[in-house]
Amino acid sequence: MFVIRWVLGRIILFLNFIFAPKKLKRPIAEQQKIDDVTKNMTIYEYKACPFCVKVRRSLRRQGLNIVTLDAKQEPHKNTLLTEGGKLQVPCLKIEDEGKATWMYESSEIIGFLDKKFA
Ligand SMILES: N[C@@H](CCC(=O)N[C@@H](CS)C(=O)NCC(=O)O)C(=O)O
Repeated sequence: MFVIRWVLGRIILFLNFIFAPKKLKRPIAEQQKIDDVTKNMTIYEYKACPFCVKVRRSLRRQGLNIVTLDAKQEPHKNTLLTEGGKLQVPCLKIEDEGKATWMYESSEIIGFLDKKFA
């Protein structure tokens, strides 16, 4: 089972690399404004998780620079579990005035970012 998942993961990464979506390019000042907002966001992910790949592709299409953390590694794994509430990726952490919101579900994350930065 582990081997099958590992192989499928490599295939997903390979196809994602070959068919990488075009990154949206904005004027520098406009991108800077968006970067100022997204600097308060973090995505917890696994590199080869299909739902995480879906979110990363959407970030690229939208030209969003959001830091991604590998939730298989500590301390990120423990932070996601204890602060987010469950060990599930992808998860978008949004920090606002010292308060953190943890958004699970790839479709919800993509929909939220699409709406915010469209
Ligand atoms: N419906 C969720 C599914 C996410 C999901 O199943 N993620 C898997 C990784 S591909 C996960 O976090 N599993 C828990 C674990 O590996 O501990 C979404 O669309 O984001």
